[in-house]
Amino acid sequence: MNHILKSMLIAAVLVLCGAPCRAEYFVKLEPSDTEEQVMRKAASVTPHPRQIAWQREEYTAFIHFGMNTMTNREWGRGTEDPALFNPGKLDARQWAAVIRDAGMTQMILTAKHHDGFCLWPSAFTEHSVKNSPWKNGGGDVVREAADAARESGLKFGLYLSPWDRNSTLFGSSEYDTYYDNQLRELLTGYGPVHEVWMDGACGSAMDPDPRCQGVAYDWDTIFATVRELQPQAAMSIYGPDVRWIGNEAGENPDTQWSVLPVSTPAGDMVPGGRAHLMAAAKNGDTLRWYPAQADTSIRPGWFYHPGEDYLVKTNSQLFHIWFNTVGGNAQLLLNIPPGPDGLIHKNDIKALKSLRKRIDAIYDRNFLAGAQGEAAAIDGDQDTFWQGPEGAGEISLEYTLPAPAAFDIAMFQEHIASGQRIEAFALDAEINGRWTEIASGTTVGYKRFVQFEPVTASRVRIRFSQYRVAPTLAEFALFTMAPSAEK
Ligand code: FUL
Repeated sequence: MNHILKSMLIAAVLVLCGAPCRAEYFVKLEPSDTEEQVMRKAASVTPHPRQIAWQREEYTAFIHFGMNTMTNREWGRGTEDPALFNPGKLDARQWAAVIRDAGMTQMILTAKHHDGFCLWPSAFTEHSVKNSPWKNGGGDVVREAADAARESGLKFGLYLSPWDRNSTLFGSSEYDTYYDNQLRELLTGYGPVHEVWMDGACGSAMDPDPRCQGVAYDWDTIFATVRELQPQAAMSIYGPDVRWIGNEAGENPDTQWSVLPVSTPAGDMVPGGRAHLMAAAKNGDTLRWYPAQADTSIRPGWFYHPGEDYLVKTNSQLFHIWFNTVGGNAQLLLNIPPGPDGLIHKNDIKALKSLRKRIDAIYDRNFLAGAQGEAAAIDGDQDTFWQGPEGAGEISLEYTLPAPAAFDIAMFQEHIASGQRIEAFALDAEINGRWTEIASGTTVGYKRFVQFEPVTASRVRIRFSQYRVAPTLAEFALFTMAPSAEK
């Protein structure tokens, strides 16, 4: 990922929030704003409904598949012969079943990676499946994947690399039309699309492309096309709806804000706290809702390489990533690359299944079910919520469990449709008649897990010690961590 395009994006984002554009999606700061005014403005920034729907997907799948799968490369050169593409056993239903059984809810396919080879028979290039031996040139991987996803109840998304090493038009203004034509093919021919993933990579020191120098994509047109044809689709990474977390390792910072100044570069690990927003106000910046997505691969590479069959991430690694991203106000986009035969390898399937077991074991029993206390925050309904009084200093919420229980994980969810407001919280348990702090944290956002030493208690108390205007809580749950199922 590189950052060549960030300044253009910032400009484009301001003109394109989708129609209708509600004021709360973009809130202007003024250099004269006091800290209280800045916090009030920050608390008023809310997500667009498509961003809420996107965030609720929580754990989704990337499928990196294409010419690189055949040539055992990460970045193809664009000169590969389509004759090399022949995934004999390709079965997108297997992909969809693996993804669904893993507990993921969406599949994003690399319709075109940087090498420019199209997994659908695009009318705008010869560099595609139509000139491959696969199904005698009559196949369409995008169609098979989109159909399989829908049949399995998964949402579907597409990756269309702006960088195209095959196209002779790349780097010229005609390329903008070429890209837009391809985007239109994908967004009109395959049913509903829920995410469009636009990568920022263009060459590297190890693998340069001179045409990347000063390359400028027509983001305004790209964004407008997506909004026109698939208004529910979230545009990610170089899009205005979802930002890159800043690394490809699934590492999520402990404090994760979704309300950020528009000048924040798409791939920066940003603080988003008071000092950051006050500095933004001094520059007259504008705030918007820009949630984080953590993309990482189950293997070292994004594409399948036979040499990595025994380097699939372990259960502990995957669990750590899942817990800290999904439970850290980020969405996890985990890549599972099918092999040259067109199937997901058994080692990846095994790893996904053992992660699923561990996730299910956590959610299996919520010790707060049936507890006494503010019901809206423990009713399992993310749309009902508790809201504290405004600016009342430390606020606490107390719950009495139906029976004493042993637990070591707490889950909190803010009502993000009302904004992101919690800046610092703590959890206390009544142990031997005394309130004892067992965990604390900073941001909550869509979902926050905290893990602590196991305690046995029947009364718990959440304290909100710092927040913007007034905290909200849509869900609060107590779970226990299952024993590690290390492979
Ligand atoms: C990067 C690309 O260069 C990789 O090949 C991969 O697609 C990853 C998700 O994004 O920037």
